[in-house]
Amino acid sequence: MTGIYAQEKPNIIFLLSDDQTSIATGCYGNNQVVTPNMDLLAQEGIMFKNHYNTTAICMASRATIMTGMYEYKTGCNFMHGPLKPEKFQQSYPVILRNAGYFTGFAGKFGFAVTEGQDWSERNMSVIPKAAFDVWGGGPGQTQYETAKNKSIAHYAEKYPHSTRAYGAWANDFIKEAQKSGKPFCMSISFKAPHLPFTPDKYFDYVYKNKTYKKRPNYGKENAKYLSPQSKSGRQYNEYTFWRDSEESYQDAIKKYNQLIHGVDYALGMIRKSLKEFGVSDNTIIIFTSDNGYSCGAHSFGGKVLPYEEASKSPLIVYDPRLPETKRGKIIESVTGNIDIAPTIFDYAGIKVPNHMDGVNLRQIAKRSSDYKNRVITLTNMWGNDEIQEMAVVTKDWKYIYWQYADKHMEPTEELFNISNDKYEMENVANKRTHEKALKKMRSLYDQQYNYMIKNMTLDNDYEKYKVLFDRKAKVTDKKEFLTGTYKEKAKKKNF
Ligand SMILES: [Ca+2]
Repeated sequence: MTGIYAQEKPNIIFLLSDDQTSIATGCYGNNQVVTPNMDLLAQEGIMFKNHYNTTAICMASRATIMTGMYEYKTGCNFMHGPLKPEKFQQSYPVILRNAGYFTGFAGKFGFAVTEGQDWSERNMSVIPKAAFDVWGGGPGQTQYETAKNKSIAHYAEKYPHSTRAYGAWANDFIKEAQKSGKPFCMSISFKAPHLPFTPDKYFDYVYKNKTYKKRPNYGKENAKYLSPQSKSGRQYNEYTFWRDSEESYQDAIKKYNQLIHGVDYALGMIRKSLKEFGVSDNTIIIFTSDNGYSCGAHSFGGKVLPYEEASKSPLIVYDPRLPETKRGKIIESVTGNIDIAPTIFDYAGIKVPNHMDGVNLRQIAKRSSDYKNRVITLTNMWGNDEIQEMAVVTKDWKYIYWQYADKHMEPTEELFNISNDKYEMENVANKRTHEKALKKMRSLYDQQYNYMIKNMTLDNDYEKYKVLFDRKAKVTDKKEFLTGTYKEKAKKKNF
């Protein structure tokens, strides 16, 4: 590294879309979508092919991203509770600001930070706006209509859809950051492509008259061999627009892809601003999403599940200081949303604290052979009892332990050879030919389970997972920890 930047800390941009599955991105092998800026970022940076959200739902994933810890340590999701302020003090935005960075946040913050009992993330009083130098964020889900978001409403005339408004906000933020004379850390959490699918009309031309082919695992036929637990929640029983008719599928997938195209365009706006301000040579860009999206795979809608479409998102890391020969790499080792904060710490020259569960991605890219057997834990600790599960995933295998049992269903194991069966078309857990792999994955599961029970938070009702996720626990042991089945919860409408 030469020149004036050798002495300077790089600027860091963290971009997060909401509910973008990796396969909805051109560079991840989809030639039906138009994402030129994401594809270029991957070409010029490093693409992590097997990136999982260790907890595939908004609030939990966002708390994990900022703190580098698994959900069973953050203690934060819609059903369990907020992030404690002392944990937020260890998050990347706070630590970087303390280390001299000029920080900004725009978009959907998505989780509450409070000690209190009144913690809905829809309430601005529990969103840590004051932790940032510049604020363009909002509570709850935020709105697609720019004018309806207080902190960015002044962009509404030129950019009526919030996705492009965030691109404009970024430009103003970089200008402010330059005035501060400090390196900056800018985080933008787009609303897109989250429901309600309301794309920017400005991009109507992009997919005009386009008909999309479905993935091979689309539809109910491809759900027959899956566990009854996986089909017990709203992911299978609601979101019927993915399967009601050919027209409703085409309409949904087009809007979804068009929303992602908007995020792609905003990424282009941001890169253009970096060039204009002369900081493109010293600004890291990390792009990912908080969870995947099923889009009708195995007849599922929504996210939450540990299957590929719902749990995987794109992850691209761009470092302009990398030599040409190191660019455009595709990393196969598994990575997780736990890795984002350690990566940002590493780029900022801050020691990664021991309590973080992730690994910095620069190290994974540099020494990928050391991480080829890496194991990541996926959990769902939200929703109806039946759908809550724990899984372990490596580059080649995924093992899911569906813990729930009642008089209609037994605990179920699923084992997928994901490197050969990327659509998860065959559960081989009960195949004698795969006994060895099953044994290995069960032992990895037990290791991860043991780590979890030693490290889990005592707050917010997580201790019950010591029993629920224990492969050896009896059905009768679990009874006292159950909070309601899909039918019971849907009846009470407490989803
Ligand atoms: Ca989400």
